[in-house]
Amino acid sequence: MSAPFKRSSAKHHVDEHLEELARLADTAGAQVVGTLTQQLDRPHPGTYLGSGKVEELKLRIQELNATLVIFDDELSPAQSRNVEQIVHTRVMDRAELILDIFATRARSSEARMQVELAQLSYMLPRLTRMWTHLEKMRGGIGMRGPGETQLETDRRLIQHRIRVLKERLVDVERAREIQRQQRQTHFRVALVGYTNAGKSSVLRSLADDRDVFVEDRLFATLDPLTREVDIGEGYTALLTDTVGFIRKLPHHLVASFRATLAEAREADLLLHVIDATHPAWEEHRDVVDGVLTELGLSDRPLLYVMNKMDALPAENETAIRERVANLIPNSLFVSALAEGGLDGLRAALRESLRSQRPVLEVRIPASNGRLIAEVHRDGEVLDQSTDEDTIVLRARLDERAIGRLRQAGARVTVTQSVTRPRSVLAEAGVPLP
Ligand SMILES: Nc1nc2c(ncn2[C@@H]2O[C@H](COP(=O)(O)OP(=O)(O)OP(=O)(O)O)[C@@H](O)[C@H]2O)c(=O)[nH]1
Ligand SMILES: [Mg+2]
Repeated sequence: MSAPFKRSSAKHHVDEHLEELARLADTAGAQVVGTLTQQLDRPHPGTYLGSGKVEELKLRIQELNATLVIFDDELSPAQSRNVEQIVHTRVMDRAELILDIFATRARSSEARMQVELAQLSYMLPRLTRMWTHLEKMRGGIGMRGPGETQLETDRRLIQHRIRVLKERLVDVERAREIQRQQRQTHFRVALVGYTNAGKSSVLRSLADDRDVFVEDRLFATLDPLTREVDIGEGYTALLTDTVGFIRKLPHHLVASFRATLAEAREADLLLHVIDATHPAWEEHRDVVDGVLTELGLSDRPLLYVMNKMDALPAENETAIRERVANLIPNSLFVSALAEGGLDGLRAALRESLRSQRPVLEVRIPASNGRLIAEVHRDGEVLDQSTDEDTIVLRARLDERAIGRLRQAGARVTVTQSVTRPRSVLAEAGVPLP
């Protein structure tokens, strides 16, 4: 069931949106037997749809023997209850369906906690509204019946559980934070994008790891997964796969997946993977950019990666390349499945690594062991030599580390050459290859 507003852009995408809803339903284990749409000026406060449409819906349900109605739009608790009462069938909205999918797909304890938190947060205001509704029906202030008491108790239990989950998730985030600090020396890249765009496939191919889970279903990945990948010319990067986004992602989910998405927040570079074969790829891109903004990630360095180029019909390719060149220049065209389809991505990663982490010469008094250790911890040390009482390190460092070192009194200068000068290595007594 989809009911876009007449003046919205959504009305041009009704078919795509319903198709996506059908895929979501399929992922949740439901079988779609029919669809219904209505263009609305504004939703009916009581039933969302107009009354004629609700009757039509009721008839269709009887004809098709449907047991569930899924709305692509968000219904208020009262609206879903009213429609349910008229059509005598369970009514669900899109947010509930997505939460349901996440609940069945969550495997790790972290993902399960995040989903439970989102579900409870979704339920809580609905309980409250139900409670007010009951009160109105009985028409009385100060008429505390058993129903209210029960709801109050439920609400308190849920609030307590929400607090517990939030605390546990803070612990998880702390543990991850420590892990991330240990990884600071690496160039870190996070894959983000619309669900099913091929993020996991990119990781699977770059890491050459068959164990990375890939599936032609929505929300195949819920937990972040990090692999060290070889990006050529002796460089490596830590690549993290993350949960996919979708249109109208329930904001409770976005909020509770913050810990998971912290990987993306800490990354040196975001790769926004887009399924170039999808007719609605431009809308997908907007949705993902919107969620990234919501998460406070819009200022991170980002590269758009048009994926599945192997599957694009030849006659569409020129048009897409032109459109992308105009809309988002500097984007990459890749294929996670085709032989050599990620070579361009590897090269782009190397270039980004070189520009974000220049090779520097750091001079530190030999007596300052703590600072020397810091360079080893925060940067990738290429070589180290001694100049009288000074230790000279050549290392790849990011801006944050450079700032810290300068403040602590180290002399930091950029060395132009990217390759290791052989003479320095020889002086430092390092055997030449
Ligand atoms: N033809 C083609 N198919 C691809 C390519 N990359 C991914 N796919 C397919 O697209 C589907 C989704 O791939 P995934 O890697 O699971 O997508 P994802 O972005 O990780 O999806 P979620 O984890 O669900 O958000 C799978 O059936 C892949 O085989 C590609 O470059 N070309
Ligand atoms: Mg995935």
